Amino acid sequence: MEQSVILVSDRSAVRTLTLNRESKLNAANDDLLLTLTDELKRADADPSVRVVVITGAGRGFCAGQDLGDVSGRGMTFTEHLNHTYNPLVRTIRSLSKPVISAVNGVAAGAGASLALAGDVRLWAQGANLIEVFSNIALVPDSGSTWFLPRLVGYHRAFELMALAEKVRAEDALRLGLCEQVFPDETFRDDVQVYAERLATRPAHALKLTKQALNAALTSTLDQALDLEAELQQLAGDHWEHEEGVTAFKDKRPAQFVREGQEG
Ligand code: T3D
Repeated sequence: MEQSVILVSDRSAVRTLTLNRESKLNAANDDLLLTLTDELKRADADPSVRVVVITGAGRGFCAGQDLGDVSGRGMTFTEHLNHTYNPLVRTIRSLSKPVISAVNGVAAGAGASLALAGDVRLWAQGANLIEVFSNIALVPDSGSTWFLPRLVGYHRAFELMALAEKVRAEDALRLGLCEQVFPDETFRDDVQVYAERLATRPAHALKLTKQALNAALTSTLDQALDLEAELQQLAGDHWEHEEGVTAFKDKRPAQFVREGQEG
C-alpha cells in the first residue's frame, strides 16, 4: 500500500504533520501540498488540538518543489503557486492555533519558506536553510520574499537569495530565523516538550495575539493600537482572563486547559 505523503499523529493536544517523501528530502508534489493544507484546516477545526507541528521524515525538512514533477503538469507557474503553495502559506499564517515549523534537516526553496512560515521555528543542530531558487533561475516564492527581509533586512536577504548560501543552525539562531536549536539526537522529543508547553498557554489569547501580530506586520501604529483595543475586549471577556487573574491572586499556576471547553 502506498504511504501517505503527510503522516498525522496526535500526542497531548499536539498534532504533528510529517512531510513523508523521505527519499526526495520531502520535496513537494501537489499531493503533499494539498494534503498538508487540508490537514492544517482539519487540525484547526479539531477542538482536541491546541498546537500544530510541521516537520519532515528522515534527514530532510523539505527540499522545495519536486523538480521531477514540474513538466507536463498543465499549469503555468502562476496558476501552480495560486493552486498549491500560496493557499498553504496563507493557511499557516491564518490558522487560529500556533504552528511550529520543526526544521529537522535541510529546508530549501519553498521548503525554506515553509520553515520560516511557522509562528515558532525550532531547528535541529544539523538543519540548514537554502534560498535555493536562484540555482534554478527562479524567484523566491511561497512567502520567502516577505518573511526573510523582515527577519534579516533587505541586503542580507538579497545576498542569501542571490548566492543561495546555506544558513546553518547557529547562524539561523543569530539571524533570528529560528527561536531554538536542539541536538539532532533529541530533536523530535524536544519539539514535543516545547509544543506541549505551548499547548498549556491560553489558546484564545494566543489566537488573538497571532491575529494582532500578523496585522501589525503591515499596519501603521495607529491601526495596531486600534486593533489591540478591539481584540483586548475579546480577550478580557473570555474565561481565560478571569482564570489568569484568579490564579494570580490565589498564588497558583493558571489552568488554561479545560475539558470540553475550547480556547
Ligand atoms: O510552481 C512552481 O513549480 C514554482 C515553485 C517553486 C518552489 C521551489 O521550491 S523551487 C526550488 C526547488 N528545489 C530545489 O531546487 C532544491 C534541489 N535540491 C537541492 O539543491 C539539494 O538536493 C539539497 C540542497 C536540498 C540537498 O542536498 P543533499 O546533497 O543533502 O541531498 P541530495 O543528494 O541532493 O538529494 C537527496 C535525494 O533527494 C536525491 O535523490 P537520489 O539521487 O538519492 O535519488 C535528490 O535528487 C532528491 N531531491 C532533492 N531535492 C529534490 C529532489 N528530488 C526532486 N526535487 C527536489 N527538489
